[in-house]
Amino acid sequence: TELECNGSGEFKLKEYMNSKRKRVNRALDEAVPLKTPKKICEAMRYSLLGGGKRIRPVLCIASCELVGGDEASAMPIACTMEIIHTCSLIIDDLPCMDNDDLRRGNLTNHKLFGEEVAILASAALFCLAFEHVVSKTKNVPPDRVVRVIMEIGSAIGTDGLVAGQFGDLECEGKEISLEELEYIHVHKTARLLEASIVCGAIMGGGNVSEVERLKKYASRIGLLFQVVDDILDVTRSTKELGKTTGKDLASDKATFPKLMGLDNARNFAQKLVDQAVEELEHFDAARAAPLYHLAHFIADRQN
Ligand code: GRG
Repeated sequence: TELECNGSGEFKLKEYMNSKRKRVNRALDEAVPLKTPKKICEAMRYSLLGGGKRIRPVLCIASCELVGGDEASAMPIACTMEIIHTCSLIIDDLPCMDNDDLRRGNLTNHKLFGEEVAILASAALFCLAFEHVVSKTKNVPPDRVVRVIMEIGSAIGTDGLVAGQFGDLECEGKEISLEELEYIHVHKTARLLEASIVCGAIMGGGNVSEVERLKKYASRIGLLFQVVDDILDVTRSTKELGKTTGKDLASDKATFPKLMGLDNARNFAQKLVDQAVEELEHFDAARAAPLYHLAHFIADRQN
């Protein structure tokens, strides 16, 4: 299609992502200086700067650029999204939640710093996320900043991450329907990805219909992200003979492949990519190339 080849030749997603990631990482490093209380700042920096694909920040910036904004306008919000993502991961790993020892191949925050520090570091990151938006957008029209803060808030609370996480906890060990599984993932995963894209478009000065289209794109790739994650869990554990990830077809954990079968889950993923990129057809093809390729990156990713 026109989007695949954007006129100036092949779009290089890897280079695009690497260059965005590099600047996001620099901005995140500056956002959390090592001050007092030193232990808390160390714990905040440990989880924030210890790897991660930075998919939310990249989506935020790409969306801002798509509607005509620049990277610098999106950067504060891009950082805020990653800060919130990090604070949710610290909570998710705690013994009272998923009780994980490892995250991104490293010790989880509470394993390294202790539960008390991990909880405080997560709370501090949460506050920082909002401070960061306000302090770094001094020259932005205030109505944009207010809309962005609303979007972020609603993506996290009882309409967002918290609802998804709670649904997940409540369903543990129970048989759930496809609708319930979709509810969990829409809230746990899709809402923050969606907010990243919507906020990028708001910061870039996108109009109502552009923001609406990007929101639709975002909700599709948000769900896609999780469907692919579930598919990878199955294919990975099938490949690594004898090893299971705990989420494979035989385990109790509800996943899309388990509830609808692997082939149907793959078809569902394809449908979601198609629906997502359909929304991009209303934009300039060259400008939409990053989001087009990011959708395919999420669909085709191997980790
Ligand atoms: C933040 C107030 C507040 C509450 C959080 C614990 C909780 C409530 C929500 C948990 C949400 C959660 C852990 C969702 C999973 C999201 C997800 C898909 C994580 C993996 O994302 P990637 O693949 O990870 O982008 P990397 O490591 O690349 O950053």
